[in-house]
Amino acid sequence: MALSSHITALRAIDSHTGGEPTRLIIDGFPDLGDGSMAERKARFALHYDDWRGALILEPRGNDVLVGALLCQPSSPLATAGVIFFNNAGYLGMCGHGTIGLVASLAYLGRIEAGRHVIETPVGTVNATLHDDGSVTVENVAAYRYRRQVQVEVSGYGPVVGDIAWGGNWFFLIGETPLAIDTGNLDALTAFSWAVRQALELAGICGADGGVIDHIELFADDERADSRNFVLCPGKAYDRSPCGTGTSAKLACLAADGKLQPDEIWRQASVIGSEFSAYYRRSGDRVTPFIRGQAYVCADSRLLLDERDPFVWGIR
Ligand code: PYC
Repeated sequence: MALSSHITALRAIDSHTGGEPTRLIIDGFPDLGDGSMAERKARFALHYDDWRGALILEPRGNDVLVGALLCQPSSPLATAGVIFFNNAGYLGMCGHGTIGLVASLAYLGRIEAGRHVIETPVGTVNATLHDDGSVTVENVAAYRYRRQVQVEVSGYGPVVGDIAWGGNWFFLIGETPLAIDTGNLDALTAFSWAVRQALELAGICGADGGVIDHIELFADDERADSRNFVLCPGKAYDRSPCGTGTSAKLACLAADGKLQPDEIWRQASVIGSEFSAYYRRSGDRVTPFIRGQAYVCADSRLLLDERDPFVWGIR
């Protein structure tokens, strides 16, 4: 929406899912045309990447924020299409963001409780809005690609982890000498970032050649089955237990025979928020079901003033 010749306004609904924020853009973004969400994501990245900076980077956003562009779905059976993005680029899928999207559409009065089909760049997911406001995401199929891969991490030595797909690529590390708690965030971030760089340096990637851009560390938890620390592509850590990361974890647990179909797995985040999850088999992959709760925290208009030297964000 153009307010004057030099100001453009966008309507944003901000929410957080277990502490991890999602900024849903519902109006004011340039038209990305028709086609699948993957095609529209490619157009977004090619022609409108400046807008990602304007919506996510400082001074309007921050490194933790995940953006979600609401799109008209290509199928008449779908409730919505969505493209997720962050400070570093674009996400295939985002579990906490899908929960935030559904809670935001409920806040707007656009959907009722029940099952909704959502189109994403990596495939269609289903999301069920429950009567209590919580949301279960039936994610894209997840699988473990490689087990116990060793990588030499500068300053830390050899580190072993599994590579799994949960809608994004993850390196999952079961044993680390680092305590997973909020008093240790700098050390967890430095270690995870060093692992990510070591994977790239060693040419270790996902099955499709994709960058393994999420690093996930695990520890025991007093209440949940596990506590994790997830480092996202732009070096911010996930405040939630990470929906796609929990999906990758389910795939590894299933592959190791440590969790049976329909058995509940409670995944806690480093800040203590929780997702409850289970899986069902889908050929040689698993379909993850991730349940969590999001709260809407702002309904605002973002203003882009072309006279502002930082209108496209601080890069
Ligand atoms: O919940 O899937 C997720 C996610 C990915 C990055 C941040 N959150």
